[in-house]
Amino acid sequence: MEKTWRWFGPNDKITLEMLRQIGVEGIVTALHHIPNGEIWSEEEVNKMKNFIEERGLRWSVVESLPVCESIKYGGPDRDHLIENYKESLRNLGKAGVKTICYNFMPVLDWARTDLEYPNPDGTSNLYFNRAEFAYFDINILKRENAADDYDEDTLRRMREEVAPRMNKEAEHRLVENIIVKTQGFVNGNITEDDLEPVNKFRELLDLYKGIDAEALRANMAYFLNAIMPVCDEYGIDMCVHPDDPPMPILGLPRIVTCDADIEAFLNAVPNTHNGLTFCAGSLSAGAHNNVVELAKKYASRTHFVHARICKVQPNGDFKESTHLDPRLIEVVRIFEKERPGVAMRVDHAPLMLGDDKMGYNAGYSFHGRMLALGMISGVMAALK
Ligand code: DNO
Repeated sequence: MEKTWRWFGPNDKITLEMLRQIGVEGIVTALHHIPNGEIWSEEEVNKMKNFIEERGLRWSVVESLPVCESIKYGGPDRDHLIENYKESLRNLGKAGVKTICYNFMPVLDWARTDLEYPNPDGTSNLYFNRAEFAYFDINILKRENAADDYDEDTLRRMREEVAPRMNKEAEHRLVENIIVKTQGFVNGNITEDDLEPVNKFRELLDLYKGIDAEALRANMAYFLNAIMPVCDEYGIDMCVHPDDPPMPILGLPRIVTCDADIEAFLNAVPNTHNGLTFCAGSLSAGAHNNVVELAKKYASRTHFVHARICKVQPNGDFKESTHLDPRLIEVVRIFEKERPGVAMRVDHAPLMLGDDKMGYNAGYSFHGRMLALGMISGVMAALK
C-alpha cells in the first residue's frame, strides 16, 4: 500500500518537510479554505498540487470533497450543487488527482464523547461512551423521544453514572467534543466560531425530518449516478467513508454501517469507480461487523484504506485499539495482497509525548500517528 498522511494544508503545524522524514509517500488533503458546495477551480487545485510536489511528495487522495447536506436530504438546489461537484471533479481529474473520499452521513460526521480519555501508560485516546452520548441527546439536545433510542442499561448508566457528574462545564465539554471539535475541520457544518452550536445543530437535524434510510439511499444513488460519467471520463475513483459509529444516531439514518449496506450501495451503482474507503476503525466500532471478513469481501472495490481499529465493550462503549491489533494486521495482509498500490493512512492514534499541548485536530496527533505509521510500515515490511 502507499503510505499516505492526512495533512490539513499549508497552515498545518505538521509540515510536508516533517512528513518526508518519517517515510510518508503521498498526501491526503482537501482545499479546506473553499466553502462547501463551491467549485474547486483548476487554479486552486493546481496551487495545492504544486505546493505538495515542490516539496517532494504527491497529492494522492482528496479527503474530503464534501457532499453538501442538501444533496444528502434532496433539497431544491441539489442539482446545482451536483453540477458544482462535477466541475470540481473535472478540475481534480485534469490535475491527475483521482481518488476522492467523501461521506454520506447526515449532519454529523464521526462522533466521540471524549477526545482525551486517559490510558494507563500516560497517553490518551478518543473514546465513545454510549451513556454520555445518550445524556447529550436527551438532556442537552433535548431531542423529542430520544430516550426511545437507547437500551435500558445505557439509560441506567446515564442516570446513575453520568448525570451525577454533569455540570455546566462538563456539559459544555460534551457539546464541544460531539458537535464542534470533531466536526469543524472535517465538514464545516459547525465551527469553533459558532456561538450557539446546539441551536445550529437542531436546525441541521430538522432538515432531515421525513428522510429515512431508504430516502437517503435513493439520494446517494442519485448523486453517484449523476457524477459517474465524469468519473468514467477522468478515471476518478469515488470512495465513501463508512459511518462512524456504524449505526443510526440522533434519529438520523446512516446507510454505510455493515455488510448489507456496503453491498447495497455498490450494487445500486455498479461501476468500479463507485467504491469504498475501507476504514477498519469505523466499521469495527460496531460489534456486528467482522472487519477481516469485510476486507476480504470488498478489497476489489476499495480505493483507499484507513488503518486503525476499535475495541467495543459489552455495553457499547468503544475505544481506539493499538495499530498492532491482530485484526488490523490481518486487514493489512489482505490489502497488501489484493490491492498492493492502494493509498493507506493512519488516524485516531493516541496523544503522546506532548501532542496534547500542540492543538492538533482531534484524532490527528503527530507523535501518535508517527508511531502508528511506523507500526503499520513494520507489518507491511514483515509481510513482504
Ligand atoms: C475522521 C475521518 C472522517 C472522514 C470523512 C470523510 O477522522 O476519517 O471525518 O474524513 O468522513 O468524508
